Amino acid sequence: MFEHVPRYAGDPILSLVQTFLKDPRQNKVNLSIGFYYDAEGKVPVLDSVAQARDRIDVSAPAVYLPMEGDAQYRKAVQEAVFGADHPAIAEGRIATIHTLGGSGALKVGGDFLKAHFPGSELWISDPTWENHYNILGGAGFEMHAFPYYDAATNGLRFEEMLAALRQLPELGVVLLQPCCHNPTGIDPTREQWAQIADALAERNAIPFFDMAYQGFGDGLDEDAWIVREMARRGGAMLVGNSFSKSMSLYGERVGGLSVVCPTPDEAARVLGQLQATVRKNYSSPALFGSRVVGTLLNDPGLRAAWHGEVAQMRTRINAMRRGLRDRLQALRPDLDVDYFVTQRGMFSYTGLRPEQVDRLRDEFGVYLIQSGRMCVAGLFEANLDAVAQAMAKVMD
Ligand code: PLP
Ligand code: TYF
Repeated sequence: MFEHVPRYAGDPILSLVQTFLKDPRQNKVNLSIGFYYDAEGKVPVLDSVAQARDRIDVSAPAVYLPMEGDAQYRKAVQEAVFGADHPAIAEGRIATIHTLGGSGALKVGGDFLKAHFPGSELWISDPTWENHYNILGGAGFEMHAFPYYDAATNGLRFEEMLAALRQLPELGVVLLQPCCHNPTGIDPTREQWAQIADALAERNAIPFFDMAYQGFGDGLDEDAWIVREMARRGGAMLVGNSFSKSMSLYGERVGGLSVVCPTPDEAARVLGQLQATVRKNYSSPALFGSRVVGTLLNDPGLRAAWHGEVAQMRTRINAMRRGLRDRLQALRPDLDVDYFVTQRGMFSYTGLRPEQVDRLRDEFGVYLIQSGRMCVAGLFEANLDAVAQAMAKVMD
C-alpha cells in the first residue's frame, strides 16, 4: 500500500540534534537548534512559569478549549504583543487566537490569507527560517525572496531590500521578523523599519510579522516596537507570536495569531474565519500551556517576575556575545568579529562556509547548522574558550 511513499530525508536542524545526541565526545557543544540554555547549559524552567504552573488545578477536567482558545489567554497575548494600552485593543480592532506555537500562527495565518486573498503571493527575507518555506509553501503560497543578508558586511542589504519592497504587487504578503531575525541576528533599525512600513503602505501590501523571540533583543516592549507602531498607523496586518523561547515552554505549543483590522466589524469577521481555519486543521488548541501562560500574564506579580527573567536571559546572551567576540579578537586580530555583538537575539550568522561548519563539528565537536548559523544562547562559561579556539582555527 505505501511502497510508493518516499522516505523523509528528515529536517536538517532536528536531524543534526540527533547526530549531536549520539556523539560520544564529552566536550561536544550544541549551538545548532534554537534553544535558550542557562549558565549551566540547561534549558531552564523559569521561576515565574513554575509558580504559575503550581497555581493550576490539575484535577479540573480537561474539556476542549474553544476553537480560538481561552479568553484569558487571548487577552494576555494581545497585551504582550501590543502593550496593554494600545489603541487598537481599546478600539476592538484586533482578532487574536491561541495557536500551536509560532509555527501554528504561520499555518493558520497562511491558510486564512490563502483562502481570502487567493491571488496574493508571498515575499520573505533571504535567508529565512527554513520552516517558513515548509509551512507557508504548504499553505499554497508562491514564495519569493527579498534581499536581506549582506555577506560582505555581515549586515543588512537595506537599500536593496527597500527597493524590492517598493516593487511589490498590490496585496502581496510580506513576512517580516520584528526582532532577533532567525537565522541572521540582523534587524533593521527603527528608522529603517519606518521606511519599510511606508513602502508596505504605498504598495497596499499585507504585512505578516513572525515574532518568535520577543524579549531577547532589547526588551519585551522594545522588540515589538514596529508591530505596535504599524498597528497604530491603522493598516491591516497579521502578527504571529510565540512564548516557546521567552517562557522556555517549547513543548507546550503556546503562541498566538493576531490580525489587526481597520474596523471592529472586520475584526469580528476575521475572528470567525480564524475559528473556521482552526476547526478545519485541528479543531482546538492545547489546554495546559495556555492555562500556565494565562495565569502568569494575568497576574501582575508573576508578570513582573517574568519580565525580570527574560531580562536575565537577554543579558546572559549578550555577555556570551561579548565573551566570544573578545576571545576571537584576541586569537584572530586579523578578523573583524564585531558582528557577534551587533547581531541580536539567539542567533548569529557567522559567515562560515559549509566545509568550515563540517570541520567545527568533526574536529572539535562544535555543532552549528550548515548555513553557518550559530545559536549563541548555547554558549556558557564552561564552553566559551573551547568554542572560540575551535572557531579561530577554522575561520579565514
Ligand atoms: N518563527 C521563527 C522565526 C522561529 O525561529 C521559530 C522557532 O524556532 C518559530 C517561528 C516557531 O516557534 P514555535 O516553536 O513557537 O512554533
Ligand atoms: O532552531 C531552529 O530554527 C528550529 C527550532 O517544533 C524548532 O527549527 C524546533 C522544533 C519545533 C519548532 C522550532
